[in-house]
Amino acid sequence: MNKLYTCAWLCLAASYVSGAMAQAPVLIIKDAWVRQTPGSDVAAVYLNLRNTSARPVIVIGVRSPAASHATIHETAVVGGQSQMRMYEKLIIAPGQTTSFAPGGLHIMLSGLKQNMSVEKSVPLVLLLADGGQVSVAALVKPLTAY
Ligand SMILES: [Cu+2]
Repeated sequence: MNKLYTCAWLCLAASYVSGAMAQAPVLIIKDAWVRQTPGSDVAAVYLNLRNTSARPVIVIGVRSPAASHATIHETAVVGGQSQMRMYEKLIIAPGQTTSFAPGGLHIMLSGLKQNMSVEKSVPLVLLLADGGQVSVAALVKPLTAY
């Protein structure tokens, strides 16, 4: 009888743990890279963000120990001139993938503190409106990368 109770308790505990784990990764980050900018203390990070949850994911900020500031920007051509717009927050709809790519969305790092050698990686943390955080390492690629 005692053995049976122990088993039931363990099984409950196991299902609780797997339930919690299934909830964790709502935002999947792929293909994160940063373009090397020799002689400059700013650099742009590109990546793909996929919302795997059934609710909108709202990114409210970015932090990186490699830079004094990290902000979400979008490059747009306005009246023939290239301009950058800053995002206070970025909303990713359920099931949607948002691509940060050259000429469009990027994470702007400024006040770089780290040596940006090609093949090194730059750690980033995306801050979500619900208090969640998602970490990623962006691979440094040469200036010519696209
Ligand atoms: Cu920018």
